Amino acid sequence: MKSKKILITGANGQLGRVLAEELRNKYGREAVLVSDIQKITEDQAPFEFLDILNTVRLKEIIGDHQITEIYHLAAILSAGGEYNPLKTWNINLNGLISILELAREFSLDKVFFPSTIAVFGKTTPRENTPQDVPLLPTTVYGISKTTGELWCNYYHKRYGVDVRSLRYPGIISYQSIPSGGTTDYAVEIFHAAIKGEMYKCFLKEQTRLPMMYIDDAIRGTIELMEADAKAINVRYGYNLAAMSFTPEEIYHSILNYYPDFKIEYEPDFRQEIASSWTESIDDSAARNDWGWKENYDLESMVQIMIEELRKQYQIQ
Ligand code: AKB
Repeated sequence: MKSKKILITGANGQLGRVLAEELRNKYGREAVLVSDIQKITEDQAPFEFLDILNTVRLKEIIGDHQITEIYHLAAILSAGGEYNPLKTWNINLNGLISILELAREFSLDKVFFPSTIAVFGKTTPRENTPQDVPLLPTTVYGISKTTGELWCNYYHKRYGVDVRSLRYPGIISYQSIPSGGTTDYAVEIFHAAIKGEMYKCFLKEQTRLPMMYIDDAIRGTIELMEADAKAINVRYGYNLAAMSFTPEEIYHSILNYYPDFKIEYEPDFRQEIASSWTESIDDSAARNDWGWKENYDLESMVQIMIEELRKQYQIQ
C-alpha cells in the first residue's frame, strides 16, 4: 500500500493555508504537498508552482510525488468571478475535470471538492435550505460549482472515484484577509474594528447569510475525508451549517469589545449576489451521515477572532 501523500491545489487561499497546516500537523510535513500559482512564504516546502489549467504539469506532479489524495481548492470566488466569467468557468470547471480525470487514471484514494452556498439561487427555499433543492445560481462561480457537483457525482457513480464535497458557507478566519468573495465583509469588519477604523460594508445591514468559523470548516473537511466511505451518501456537496447572521448583528457583537466602532452601509454589486443566496441551511444529512457538528456560534467566533487579531496586530 502506498503511503498517504496529499496534494492541495490553490493552497494559498483562505482555506488552503489553514488546511495545509492542519494536515501537516496530522500526517507530517512531507505528506502534504502544497501548490498554487504564487508562493507566499519561503517556508512552504514542499511546494510546487501549479496553474491548474496546466494539465501536463498537474499529471507530472501527481506521478512524481506519488500523490494519493487531492484537496482541490483552486478556484475564483463569487465576486471576483463576475469580472471575468469565461476565465472563471475555465479555471473552476475545467480545473476540476482535470483533477477528476487524473484521479481516475492514477486510482487516487480520495478527492475533495469545495462547493458553496453559491450553488443556491432565487428558486431555492431561503430558510433552513434542505439538501436537495432547485439550484439556479446567478453567478458564474455558482454555475461552475453546481456543475462541478454534478461532475463529482458522475465520476463517483461511473468510475468509482471517492470524491467528497461540502457546500461551505462564508468562512471567517484571522489567518488571511480573503478577497473576491461576497462573504468577505465578515472578515474585513474585524480588521477595521481592531485598527480603530470605520467600516464601510458592501452589503445591506439586514442581509442574512450562513457563516462558519475557520476551525469548524477545517475540522469538518477532515472529518468528512476520514469518514468511512460507506457513510457517505452525498457525492455532490453536503450542506454544512454553523451560524447565520446579518452585518448589523455581527456589528453589534463587535461593539461589545469596541463600543466606539462605527459602520456605514454602501451596498454594491455584491448585494445582489448575497440576496440570491439562502439565509440558513439544513445540514441534517451531514449530521446524520458522518456526525458533523459545529463548535462555534456568533458570540464565540467574535471572541476568538478578536483575541487572535489582537495578537496579530500586537494589541493587548
Ligand atoms: C464567496 O463569498 O464567494 C465564498 C463562498 C460563499 O463560497 N466565500
